Amino acid sequence: MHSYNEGVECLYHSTGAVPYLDARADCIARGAVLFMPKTRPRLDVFFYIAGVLKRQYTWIGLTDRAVEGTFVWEDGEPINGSTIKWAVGQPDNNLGIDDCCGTDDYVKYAGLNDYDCTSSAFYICQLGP
Ligand SMILES: [Ca+2]
Ligand SMILES: [Ca+2]
Repeated sequence: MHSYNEGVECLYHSTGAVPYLDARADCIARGAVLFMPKTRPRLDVFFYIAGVLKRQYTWIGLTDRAVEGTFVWEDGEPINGSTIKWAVGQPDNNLGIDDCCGTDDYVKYAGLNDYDCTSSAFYICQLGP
């Protein structure tokens, strides 16, 4: 288990890779939610963590599962276009099934990518605001 303190918030990084809904359920079981890095500094923390742990695919609490092309955080808040950072060419809704977001290749470019929700990735839960 890896834990990080960011202000009063505690972040938990999973030790295993699972599909998005399993990651979401595990965070809830921990009394937490999937990490929602809504600001650029928080997003940069996320990219930093993924890079340090050398984990290319890491889920965060961001999807367009409800309405295709409309990305919202797990708490229902829409993304802010000026603070979000997508990887080059993303989101692309690849094969029409990319709905769940995680980090893309942390070496080439720190940015988010939409993936097939059933693919397995590590994930980060946040406890606190
Ligand atoms: Ca999509
Ligand atoms: Ca994609």
